[in-house]
Amino acid sequence: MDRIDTTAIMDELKRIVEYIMTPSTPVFVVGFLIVLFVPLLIHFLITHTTPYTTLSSIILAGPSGSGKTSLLTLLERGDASAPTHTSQAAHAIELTVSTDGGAPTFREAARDDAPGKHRKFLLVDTPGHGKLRGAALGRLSRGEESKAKRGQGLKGVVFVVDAAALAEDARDAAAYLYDVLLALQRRAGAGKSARRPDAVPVLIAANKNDLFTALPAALVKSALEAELGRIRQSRSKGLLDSGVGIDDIGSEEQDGWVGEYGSEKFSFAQMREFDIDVQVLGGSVLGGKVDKWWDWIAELI
Ligand SMILES: Nc1nc2c(ncn2[C@@H]2O[C@H](COP(=O)(O)OP(=O)(O)OP(=O)(O)O)[C@@H](O)[C@H]2O)c(=O)[nH]1
Ligand SMILES: [Mg+2]
Repeated sequence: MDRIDTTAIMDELKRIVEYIMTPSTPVFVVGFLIVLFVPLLIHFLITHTTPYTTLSSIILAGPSGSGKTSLLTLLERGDASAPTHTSQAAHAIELTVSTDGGAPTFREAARDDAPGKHRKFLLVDTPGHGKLRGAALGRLSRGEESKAKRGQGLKGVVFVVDAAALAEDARDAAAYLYDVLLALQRRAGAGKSARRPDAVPVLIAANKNDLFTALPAALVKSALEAELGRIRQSRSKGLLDSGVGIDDIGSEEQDGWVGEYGSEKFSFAQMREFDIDVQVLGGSVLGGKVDKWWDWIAELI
């Protein structure tokens, strides 16, 4: 019974193969249609999943009260006098930059009838509270795969700090910045073998320089560098104290180290090794002096 079945099936198969192999009009037509439409189908599938209009995104991060939401409001509405509340969730807005220098300031660029060519991008405000920082950090480490999914490419990180508060205590700001740099460093390392995700530069926006207690940008830079060095040292201290030499420390330990491994002092220049450019620029949201930051963003879009 079984044997008859298999021979019948074999016969049928043979018939089909013979039919396909014998030149005939229907076979030619079907073959021609396949050759014509399969590439078209693949083309549409690919263009559908990666739209040409991918919006670039810039993430605002930084400790609570540094002025991220104020900055977003200023760029969106042209004034930042409205009171802000501590943010609890990430919030994105769409902004426009001019790509040919037609609108040199953000105020002009924000107008729809501004001269010159335009480009849209997303500005993402994130909460700075210690317990909600995952919202920003998650976006930094999720790289390529989410980019295809959400149709957005991360172009840069604006890390807003309160330059007046930094004079007294840089620890909290530096701890957050350490996590941001570590996430970006891992992101750069993750793509080493295959396609590297685009390098993501960091702008440290030293805000509130309208206050007389605010540190100038150069001092903000050195204060943060010193504090980051201290954090790096103390985070690896557990192992160093246990008598393991710096050369014996495994890759797991190296994984949590930001910047040049084993170096004593931290400097932002060490991030270049990972293609991460870090700049510190002063400004003031309340004073309306954010053009330097705006130019930094516009360059990336
Ligand atoms: N003097 C001065 N105050 C500012 C400046 N920018 C923002 N502020 C004030 O700083 C306070 C906090 O600003 P927010 O924008 O809410 O801070 P945030 O970074 O969004 O804080 P979280 O949402 O908690 O992470 C507000 O009272 C602002 O008015 C500035 O340039 N100068
Ligand atoms: Mg906020």
